[in-house]
Amino acid sequence: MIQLSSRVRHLAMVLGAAIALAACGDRSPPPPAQEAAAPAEAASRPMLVPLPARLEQREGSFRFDAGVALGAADAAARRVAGHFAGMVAATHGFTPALAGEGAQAAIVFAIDPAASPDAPEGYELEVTREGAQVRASDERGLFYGAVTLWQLLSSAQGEAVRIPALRIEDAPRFSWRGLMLDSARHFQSVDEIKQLIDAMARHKLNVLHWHLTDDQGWRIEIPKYPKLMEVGGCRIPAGEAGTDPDTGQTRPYCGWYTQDQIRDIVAYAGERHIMVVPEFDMPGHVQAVVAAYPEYGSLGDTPPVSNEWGVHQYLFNVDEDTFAFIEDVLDEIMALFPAPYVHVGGDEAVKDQWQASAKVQARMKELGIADETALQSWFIKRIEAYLSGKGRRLLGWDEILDGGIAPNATVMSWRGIEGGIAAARAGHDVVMAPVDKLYLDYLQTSSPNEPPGRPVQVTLRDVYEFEPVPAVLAPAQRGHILGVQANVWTEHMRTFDRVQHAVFPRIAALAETAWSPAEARDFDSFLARLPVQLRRYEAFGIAYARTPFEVQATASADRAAGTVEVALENPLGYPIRYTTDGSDPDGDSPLYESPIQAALPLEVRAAAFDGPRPLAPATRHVYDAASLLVRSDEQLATCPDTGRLLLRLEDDGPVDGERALFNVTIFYPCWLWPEADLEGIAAVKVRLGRMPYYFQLAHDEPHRKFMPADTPHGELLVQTGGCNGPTVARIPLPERTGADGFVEVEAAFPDDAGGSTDLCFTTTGDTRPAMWVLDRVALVPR
Ligand code: TNX
Repeated sequence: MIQLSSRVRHLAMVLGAAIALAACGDRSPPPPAQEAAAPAEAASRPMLVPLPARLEQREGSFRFDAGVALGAADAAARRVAGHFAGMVAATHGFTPALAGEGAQAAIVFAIDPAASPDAPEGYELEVTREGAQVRASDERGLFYGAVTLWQLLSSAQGEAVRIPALRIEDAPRFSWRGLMLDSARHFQSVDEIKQLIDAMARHKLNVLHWHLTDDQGWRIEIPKYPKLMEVGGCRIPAGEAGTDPDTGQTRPYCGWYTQDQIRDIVAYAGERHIMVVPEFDMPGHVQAVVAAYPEYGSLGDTPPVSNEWGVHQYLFNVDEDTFAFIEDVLDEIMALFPAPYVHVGGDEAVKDQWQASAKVQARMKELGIADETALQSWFIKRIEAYLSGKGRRLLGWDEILDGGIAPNATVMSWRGIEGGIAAARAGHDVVMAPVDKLYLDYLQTSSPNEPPGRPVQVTLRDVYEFEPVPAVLAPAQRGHILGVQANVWTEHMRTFDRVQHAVFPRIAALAETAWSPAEARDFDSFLARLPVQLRRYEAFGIAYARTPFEVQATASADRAAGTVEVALENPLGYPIRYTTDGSDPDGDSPLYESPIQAALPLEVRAAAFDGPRPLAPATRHVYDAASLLVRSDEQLATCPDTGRLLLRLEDDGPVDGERALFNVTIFYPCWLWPEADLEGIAAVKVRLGRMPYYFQLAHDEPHRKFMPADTPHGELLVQTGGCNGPTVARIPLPERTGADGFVEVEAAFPDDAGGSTDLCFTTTGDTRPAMWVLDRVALVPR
């Protein structure tokens, strides 16, 4: 807590400095006395994300309002002016018009070969008292200059704004500023993808890596192979969600993008200077293809399109017919996607099927290939030669290094940065996308309001502070780091709202990591600019994550004394205001400085603030005799030895509407209430839900710890003194839950159980295809 308050102070200083700058940045003659107080007349402080390479503030300011006209002399400049007008319309409520023939334009966009810096995607922007000029030697740079100018104008709210006179010279640090969207596990509509593209462009990102094929679905229309869509494009979701409750019929999840839709998306992205790089994942992650065309699989069997997550077994075989199929598909892909890169995956291809296939083994011998790793290398090299022959470059996940990398391959380093380092040292280009820093399916806070995903956190700060160029690389190798990319894997993102929650605001941190000079990056300065960026998101209706801006509470209570101490925290360190009278806090509520000590009952409502404005809805924390006896799964700890894989999963029903969420370690379902106070407690009530066990664990399968069960549907095991302590109860669980999706069971404690103890809850048995998951525990007083 001490740490927190010093962090808050620091942030307050940064914000204070921001305000001070805004007040003295404008040295133009003071406005008439009665207007002096009007905030619209003070020049706003530039709130730019990403930070530009160079910004020099000047004297004076420029007033922008609906009367301002745009000048654009040629077609490229007019296109940029059009994008600019569209952005202004969203944030200011009016659309600036192009100046008429011969008329004066206050804002001018111009392609100018003499613009500085003369760097790809670079631009210069000058604001004077009279207006603004954006110049760049190419249209991409001009576009980014327009984004910066729009951000200057939207640094303050209101239809009329004053921006400081200044000069910016800007160009990106990296040429690859990417976001990967997984449209295989769950897909998004064309309009949703366009919204994402628009938002990427406003963050100066320039690569959309589109993950279109996987075990759970094939999403590209390939007319020559119709079963890819008809079979490979559909799966039956696991559990209840896969059946229509009214008819009892299966309810498939189907979809693919037609070639027209793909062309539309590629063109739309192109107009916003975003390259779309398609991914056709191989030789693994192909179960959907094998479901459609079993002849291209390794074992000849016909699997369903997978409705599970994790690492699957299905691999392409290495017959000539299979390569002919792959090349046909690649031809179609190259015709649809003009990008110089084609991503061919290469990840997580466990080799069991190749080992088990006599045909694959025979072919390996024939080719004189020593083992399956070398076979994958041979496979990828062969595809690389094909793509190179068509003038394209192969891009693959870092597993393409295993067994020897193809000569011209570019590596996307995901299992950390080591693959990227090895590739750069070997003279290959690299995009850094490490799982622990840039995977957006990992949750960003520990809030109970996080959606399903992976609770190991990738915070806003993790994304911001990721340094793409490893210090261990020799200067001559550093140029191989093309840039960075964040990946949105969508196993747990059934809706576009969830995609947006994952992407925003972490995309803003990514943008600054990818664009701004390394030495300019400063997380506190970023946090000071972020609230303005959130308002821009709001203007565009973006469902950004509120969780990083929420306040979380931790309480320690003394039930006997009837008191509680509550510590509040905002994960980003924004100042917190709170109330204890049941009202929502506002800008005048007390500022949180140290833990709140009070007698029970207590209700705390708290929010983090940007000045007088709450950054997210207030969170409500109630402490009374009943609530102190209850813990939800989110509030419980994980048990020792449960393995790494904690997931936050949603129930499989109801098909539409709210579903319950459960935090569960899927290798060993076990939950811990450390130091539970059992004084005066007679029993514990436990509520459990049941979900499909829909994971393929491949070589991790042996690590799955099935506690032996005595009864057919498993039991709930309750132990005191931790998970090796004495068993308090072993309660058989029923075949199915009640209509509400839950069961509640109760375990009595022995009379002498009083005092503090670690309560351990485990569900036993290999109950696949379903599993029991804990939802909530409540202690029952004597
Ligand atoms: C690993 S990253 C994968 C994906 C999963 C992701 C989930 C990579 C190349 N493979 O198939 O969706 O983990 O975080």
